[in-house]
This record gives sequence, structure tokens and C-alpha cells, in this order.
Amino acid sequence: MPGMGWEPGLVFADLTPEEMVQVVRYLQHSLGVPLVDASQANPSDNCIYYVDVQLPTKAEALGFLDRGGRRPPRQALAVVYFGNQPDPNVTEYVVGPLPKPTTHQDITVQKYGGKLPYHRRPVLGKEYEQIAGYLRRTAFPTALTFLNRVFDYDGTNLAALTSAPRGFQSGDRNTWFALFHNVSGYFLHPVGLEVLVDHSSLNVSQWQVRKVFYNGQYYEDLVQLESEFQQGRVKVDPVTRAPPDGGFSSMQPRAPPRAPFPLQYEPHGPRYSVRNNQVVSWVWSFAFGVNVNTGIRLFDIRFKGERIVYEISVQDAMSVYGSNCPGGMSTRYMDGSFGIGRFTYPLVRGVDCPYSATYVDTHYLVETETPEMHKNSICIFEQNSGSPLRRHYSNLQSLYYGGLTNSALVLRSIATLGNYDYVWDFIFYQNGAIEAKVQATGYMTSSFLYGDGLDYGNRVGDRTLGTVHTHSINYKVDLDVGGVNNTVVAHDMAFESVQAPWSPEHQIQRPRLTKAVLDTEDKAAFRLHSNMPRYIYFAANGENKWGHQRGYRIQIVSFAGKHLPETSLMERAISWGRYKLAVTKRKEEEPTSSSIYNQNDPWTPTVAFADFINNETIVNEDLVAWITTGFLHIPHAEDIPNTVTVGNGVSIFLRPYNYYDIDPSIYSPDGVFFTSEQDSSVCEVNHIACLSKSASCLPILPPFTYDGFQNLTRL
Ligand SMILES: [Cu+2]
Repeated sequence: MPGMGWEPGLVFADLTPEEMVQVVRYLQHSLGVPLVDASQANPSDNCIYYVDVQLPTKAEALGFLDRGGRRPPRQALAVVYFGNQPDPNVTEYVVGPLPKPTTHQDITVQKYGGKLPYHRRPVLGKEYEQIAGYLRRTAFPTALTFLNRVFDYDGTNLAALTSAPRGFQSGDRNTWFALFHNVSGYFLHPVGLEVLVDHSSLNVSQWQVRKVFYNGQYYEDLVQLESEFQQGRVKVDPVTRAPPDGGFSSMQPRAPPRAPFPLQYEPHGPRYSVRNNQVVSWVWSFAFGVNVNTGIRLFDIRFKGERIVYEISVQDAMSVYGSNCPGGMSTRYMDGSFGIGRFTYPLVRGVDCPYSATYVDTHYLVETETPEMHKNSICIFEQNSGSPLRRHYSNLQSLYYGGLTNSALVLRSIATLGNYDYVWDFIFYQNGAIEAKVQATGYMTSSFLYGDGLDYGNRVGDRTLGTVHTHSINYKVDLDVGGVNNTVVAHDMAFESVQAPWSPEHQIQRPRLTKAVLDTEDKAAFRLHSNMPRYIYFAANGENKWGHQRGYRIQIVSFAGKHLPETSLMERAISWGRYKLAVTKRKEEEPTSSSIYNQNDPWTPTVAFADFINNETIVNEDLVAWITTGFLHIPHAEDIPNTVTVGNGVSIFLRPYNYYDIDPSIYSPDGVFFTSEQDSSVCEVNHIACLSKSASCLPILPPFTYDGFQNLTRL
């Protein structure tokens, strides 16, 4: 990769598999301790959790991109679990330079202000396997009569789903596992049994069941449940065993295919190019990557060569559940901790993305010592919405038509986090607007329906309660509008009462612009339910032709409600959810609004976003907008088998506001204009009239392939 033809966007590129291998090799030789492959590691071992790229600082990157400075050295971030130490901990190293590392630097204290206690570590796949093994071999055999009689338990027909967080205070690692019939779509087949496992000990043989829940009653352990069952004191509500395909939860279509659905194609091939991690179209260009934890991130987004955004990235996705079952009621998933990026899987042509989209592979090194490829896990395409970006038909004075197809460039990936799937879109429009959109689909998770369950959701199956929950998503948007330094300006409208100048005895309620500079972080932090000016934009130092500060406006489409009461002891861990929009001074020390260590110790958050807001002056500074969007999900019958994307999407828009002198889409070669004097059926007058000649061939579609089921470890 280095050497001749090194492209600027590679500054932001994810690690190549070769680079990952070099980092692992280097660590194995240089850490001076035995490392076990994480897929085999006990809690009491040392292992590499993940390796990802360590991006250069913004100053370094811009020095190289804009000022002809030296190319920043390629570096990796390696996260290592040290379980085999007197003081077990997680350590983060910067390893470099790549491709042949020679040094590693422990950045943990500098990055987090202290060491990372071991109990904060995300749970490894191996640890889940060990918990499943513990339940199967040690815990369940103490309640075999109960399990056999009530669930036909045969050692394999129950599946467990983890909840999180895992306890009530720092150091706890007590996880409620809800049990389901192990069939296709098992999330919809709860059996009413939930088990609280204490897996805090690094010695697996010390793990214990701390509590058991069955059908509304709590028991000290499975032994007690078994004995009460044998004495006939357990109220049993058996669930009928689901067929292997899941029955109502099956995604098998209930109808045979008929005529193919409409397809899009590009008559003259793609009008964009994808080279390595860079996408270029006739107006847009950007670099992309996938962070192991947080997912898609885009850098150096330019419209007609001018940088608009330095970085836009997903920060975290959170869901808070309600239920009358223990696992459900304690669930506050922070998906970044499980890994939004690493669970980005191969996309299916024609369904997940347009059939003819460009598909890109991604590579990860997580919980293993060998890189794993996720084929076709990002797609890029130009999407014709089939509707106008703008149009006007004139039948007054002169007769003409003018319009422009709304065709936008899209980058998409889809992350599957256990039961549900998030579709992440970044959409680039011809008028200079950017949209970051997320849609939720996949299976809901559910609780066993008993007692007052209907206070926490709708019944969606025999004994299945679709439990109420929130979806909140946080984005980081580092806008650089007409330069790095910007100011936040708010415009809105207020009515003023005035006497009509020509008739003073009459009042006119006149809308008037209100304008304000939000000059401190506190003024630019908008709580969820606060009144936010309807126009908020990042203003540049320069002006457009009409004398207005050039700007890009932030517009949020969200249905989010309260993320969690601030009285909750874990609220600080997700305090990004307090704000629909917060603008802070950009700092290298505040790279993310959340942390993978927050999920398992939200009571002592490793990163507390609320601390970023400390009333600093934000006039003419490098600024970052942190934006929360989301919606409430009350699952209902039509969420079976899957939640649909329709209506379950939220967005943020970045739109030009006096940035240009005129709508830049007027320069689009797709524009159409003809008058009543012209023959609109002639190619030279109207290029759409050429389509029947130039675009009437059948598209040549590549054969369908899918690599989504390779190299998967089953948990
Ligand atoms: Cu949902």
C-alpha cells in the first residue's frame, strides 16, 4: 500500500489483514507475557481483545491533506485483556509504525484518566460459551425433573439470551439469562425461565446461580426450584414446543415468488468510483472505514472539492427495556460495547442493497489472532428515488418545465446485534445535503407473558410479550464549514404584533427572524425536551455572494423520548442521550461520546459524555456536533416475525444554508429544461428523450452469490 500512488484517503483506512497479522505477531513477541487466543481464553488468561486502526490526530491528517506535510505514520490500537496478572486489567496500546511495528505505548491512563479495571471488559464469546456450559453441565442438572417435565429439556432445546448491564454496582458481573425454545427466531419463544449467573470470578469453577425466575416467582437457585416443583408448589404454565422452523417466528415467505420486483440499473455503468476506502462521484468524495465497536465512520467529506465534514461517525446505539421479567426489566443494551462494526455482515444483493451496487469487503481482528473477512459488508450505490429533487411546471406567462431527478449517492452497512438489525445509511444529495439515517429491523426480543405483562408491551404470541423499549442512537459530526473554525448560529422565527403602517388601527401578527450566536458549550447543548431553535447551523468565517455567513445547517428527524431518568445510577454512562444536540469544542481527548467499557460498569462510566460540556467558548473554534436521534418501540403483532424498516427510521441532515450563492444542483448534468417552443422529444433539447435509444438494453447483472455463512462461530 505505501509508496507510489498512495491516495490521501488512505490516511483514514482500516487496517489491512496483513497489518493486523503484523500487530498480533509484534504483541506476541513484545508484551513479555503469555497470550492465549481470545477464542480459547479463560477469564484468567491474557488475550488480545481486538486490533483496529489508530487514526492520526486531526492536526496530523490535515497537515498531510491540506498543507503538504508528511504522511502520518500508520498505527494500530490493540486492546489487551490481562486476566493472568496480580492486578487484572484491560490495557490499550498504540502499536506502530505499520507495516512493521517496532514500538508499543500503553495509552490507557492518558486516554481514560486511570487504569481500566478488568471487570469493565466486554464479555468474550468464549465467556458466553463457558456460561452456557456451566448452565448445561452444572446448573441445569440440579433441576432436571422440572426442566424435563416443563420444557421437554433434552440438553439442546433451550437457548439463552444475555441481558446487560450485569448487576447494580461496579464490579458486579451478574447476568440474567432468559431462556427460549431453541428454534428459528428463538427470540420470540420465551419459556418463562430466567437465571441470574454470577460470572465475576476469574475462576470459572466459582461461578454461581444467584437467583432463578420462573413464571412470575423468584427462587434462590435451581435446586430450590426443583424441590418446590417436586412438592407441587410451582405454578407451571407450559408452553407448547415450537416446531424447528419456529412456526410463527419463521421468516420463510408464506407465498411463492412471482414476477421480479422493479430493479434499478445504470445505463452507462456507475457514475461514481470506489478505490480502496474512497468514493468519488461528480460532486462528492469521501473516505470510509468501519470501527470494530462503533461501526461506519466517514472522513473528509467534500462537495466539489471543498471539505464540509471532517468526520461523521456512529457513536453508540442504546435500548432500554421494560418488562415484568427480570432480564427484560434490567436490559439497557449499549450496542457499541457488543460491537456494531464487527457484527456487520455480508449484504444480500437485491434486498439489502440494489442488485447492481458496488460491494466492499471489511476485515476485523476481534477475539481471535487471525483476521476475519466479512465479504460484501458495505455497499455503495447511486439511488434514483424516482421523484424530483426539485421541479417546476410553468403555465403562467412563459410555458416551460424544469426539473432534476433526485439521484443520491449512498453508502450502507447493516449490523446484526443479536436479535435485531440496524441499517446504517449515509446519503449524499446533489444539492450538497448529507443525510445519516438509521433504520431498525430484525427480531424484537420478548418476555414470557404472565401477570401484569400487558403493562409492558403487547401480546404477540401464545405466551410472548413484545416488550416496550427505546432505540437511541448517537452520532458525532465534525463539520468543517469553509475551514476548520466555525461558530454556531441559531435562526428562528417569532411573531411580533405591529400596527399596519397604512392602517395603524389594525394589528398585524408578523413573523420576524430571531438570530443568536450560541457562544458557549452550555448554550449549544439542547436537552431532549428543550426548545431548540429550528435553524441551527455551523457558520464559516467567510460570506456568500449575498453577504451572509456561509453555513451548514443541522436538522434532526427524531422521535426519541427520555433516555433514562438522571436519578439512575447508570445514567452518566449514557448521558449523551440527555441531548438531542450538543456542540462542543473539538478535542483529541474527547474522541467518542461512549465507551465499550460503559456497558459492564455503567456505574463508574469510563466515558461520561456530560463531562464534555463545561461551558467553554465555542466562537470561531473547531467544533463537533453530537446528535442523538431515536424512537420508542412498542412491539405489536406486525413486528412478527420481524420489525419493518418502514416508519422505524430516523435521520440527521446536514444541509447548506447560504453556503453557496445558488442551489448547486443547478449544475447537475441530470437537469432537464424545455419550453413550449421546443420539441421535448428531441434528444438535443431534452436528454431524457435519448433514454429510449441509449438506455434500452437489458442490464447485465452479475450472478448472485452470498458469503454470509462462512467462518462463523456459533455461540
Ligand atoms: Cu425495537
